[in-house]
This record gives sequence, structure tokens and C-alpha cells, in this order.
Amino acid sequence: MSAPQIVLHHYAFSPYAEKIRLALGIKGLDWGSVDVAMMPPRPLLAPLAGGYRRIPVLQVGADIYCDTHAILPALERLHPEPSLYPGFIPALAEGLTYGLERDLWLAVIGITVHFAGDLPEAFLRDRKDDYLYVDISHAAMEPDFARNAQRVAAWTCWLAAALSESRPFLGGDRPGVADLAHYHLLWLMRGGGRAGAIDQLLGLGPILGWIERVAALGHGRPREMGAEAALDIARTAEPAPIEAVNAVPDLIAAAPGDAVTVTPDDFARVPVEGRLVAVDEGRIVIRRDDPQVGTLHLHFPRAGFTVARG
Ligand SMILES: N[C@@H](CCC(=O)N[C@@H](CS)C(=O)NCC(=O)O)C(=O)O
Repeated sequence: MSAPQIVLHHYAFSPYAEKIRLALGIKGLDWGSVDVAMMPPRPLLAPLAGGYRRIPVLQVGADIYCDTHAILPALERLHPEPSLYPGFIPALAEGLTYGLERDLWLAVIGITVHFAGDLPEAFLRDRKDDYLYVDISHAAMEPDFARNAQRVAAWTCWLAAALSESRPFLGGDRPGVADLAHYHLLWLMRGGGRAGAIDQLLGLGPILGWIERVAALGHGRPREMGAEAALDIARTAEPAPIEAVNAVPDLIAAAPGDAVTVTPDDFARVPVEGRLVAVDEGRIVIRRDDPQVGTLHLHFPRAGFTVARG
């Protein structure tokens, strides 16, 4: 059996990974599934992701896509049908869902913790020191619970108003990114036996049918794969050709070939070092020459990342 072309580095409990697993389901794709730890160290992902520490990461040969807002457009470019953006201009769907996730992520975690109670101490410490920079223990989140619930319920009211019998998905009669970005936040809150409590808190009764429809999209055809095999794929592949360009020189003062760092501007702000390959309207691409796996292209979305001269 030949190695699958698409490899997802993820862990089962990750909601952002669930967003991508469902996108792979919409497209009905075969993919390699590499299980990573829920927190660093992740020594076999590090050569590919160059220090980027969030999950999921999608690998296609020697092209590495960091952040779901880089992964989804990449899947769409590689496998255009069925589209992940029915009823939407793709850039608009990415922009809106980026805003949704930014606005709600900590509130969603607060609601989850309210019902789930404390996670292990080492996990809480990792999230506080190296990911969210916020203490997500039950005691620390609880004072904000009522505010978080109001905030998330306001979004779910919009969601319920947008869906109807004649509009089974947010883009019309086919599922897409707008559905997935709302769903994965609900998926985290409702997991672990919390569905009843969350449905009541957020008034999700009218959209339970939509929740079932999105869950039923499935994950395509994953095949478990070892991290070493993923490294072998990167080692033997070349990055896909891409035009070297900086389309926004007034914003990013670096030319293709320059040493740069790319850093998330919200959580897990670890700079990734490389040479600029391209910046265009939606993406940042840098080249890394890794001693273990050779030349890689790392792709990031423009939104949520800053580029600096290295
Ligand atoms: N904006 C990112 C957010 C990804 C994210 O925050 N993922 C979580 C897991 S769901 C994470 O990385 N948590 C810390 C970790 O796993 O190291 C995206 O769209 O990919």
C-alpha cells in the first residue's frame, strides 16, 4: 500500500483537529493519522513544524501547514471538490470563522472547565506557561463562568437563527467551513458526557439536528501512521513549487530569501525561523532546512501571525 499523501499530526481530544478531521470527511479523503502527545515534548513533530507548537499540523510531502486557516485553503487547493466553502466566498468564510474562534476560544474553555472540573496539574501548567498564558484551572475560570456563558450563547443564538429546515447547513444545502468552525467549539464543550448540560445552558435544542448532521460527516478514511514514517515522507519529498513573492512589502519588510521569523500573535507565541518564500493575500510561506528531514516549506495564514526579519 502506498503512503497516503495527506498526513495529519493531531490528538483525539483536540477540537481544532476535529475541525480538520471533519473537513477531510467532507472531501472523503484518505489520510495518514499521526498521533501526537497532548503537550510537548513532541520530538518527532519538531523537525517538521520547526517550533510551531499548536495542533493540528497538516503535512503534504515536504509542505507543512500550520493552523487550520492555512490547512483548509490548502485542502481546497489540492482537492477542490466537494468545496469546503459552499455558499461563501472562501476568504470571507475564513475571515468570519477566524473572528469567531478568536472571540470565543477562552470562553469555550471556561464553560468546558466549569462542567469538566480540573484537568491534570501538568496539563494546566503547560497551558498557562506555554500556550494560553491564562490559568484555566476550575478555580481561576469560575468567576467568569456567567459572562462566558452569555458570550457563547449569543453566538449560538445567531447560529440557530441562521439554520432552518430549508437551510440545513450555514452555506445552504451543503456543509462547509462555517459549520465546522462553530461545530468544533460545541464539540469541545459537549464532549465527555457534557452534552445534556451544554445543550440546556446554551439552548441548543433547535439545532441538535444540525449537530447530528455535522457529526455524521465523519473523518474520511484515516490510516494510522507512525511519526517516523511521516518524517520519511518529508525527507524524500520536495516542497511543491510556489512563486517567490512579497505582495505586501509595505507591511512586511522582507524579500524572498531573507531570514525571517513567523510568530503567532495570540497563543503559543513561539517564533519559527526560516527564509521567506512568499507572502500573498492569504498566506505566509517560509523555507526551513532541517538537518533531519531536509528542505521544507512551512505555510501559515496571514491572519494571526507576524513576520519579522530574522
Ligand atoms: N488558530 C489555531 C488554533 C489551534 C489550537 O489552539 N489548537 C490547540 C488544540 S485544539 C492547541 O494547539 N493546544 C495546545 C497544544 O496542543 O499544544 C488553528 O486554527 O489551528
